[in-house]
Amino acid sequence: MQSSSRMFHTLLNSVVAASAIILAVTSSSLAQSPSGQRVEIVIRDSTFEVMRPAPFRPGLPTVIILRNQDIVKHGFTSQMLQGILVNGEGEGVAAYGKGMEGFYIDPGKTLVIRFTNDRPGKYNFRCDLHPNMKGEVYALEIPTA
Ligand SMILES: [Cu+2]
Repeated sequence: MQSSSRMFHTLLNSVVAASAIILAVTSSSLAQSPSGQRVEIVIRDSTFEVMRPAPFRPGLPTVIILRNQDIVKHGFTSQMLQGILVNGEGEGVAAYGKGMEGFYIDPGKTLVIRFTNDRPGKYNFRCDLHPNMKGEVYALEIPTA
């Protein structure tokens, strides 16, 4: 009885220590602002550039802001949008729903995509018009103390 209680304590201590380390590593690189978590991506010369790359936290509302600075249309599609409610908005037009495969952004335009992704992991995104255009973002769990 006594030994099992001690073992429980030891286990609990190591769990606390482990989550403290994870918190220390990830919280410094997390992109969070009072307005929620945003990921800003600029498209330039047929390349996706993630501004201030940082993982976002699953389970919280997330905003992706996509700016197309090229003179050609580009696409944005990702597994991260599949099977969940997604809101895409730009130039006074908004699309909302589940099962959206992706979006197109006209030259010089900005698209705002809102969603809440509950699944942590690495997510690739790409432009289906230009097979070389690819990028990635991370959704990472942050343990609460
Ligand atoms: Cu493209």
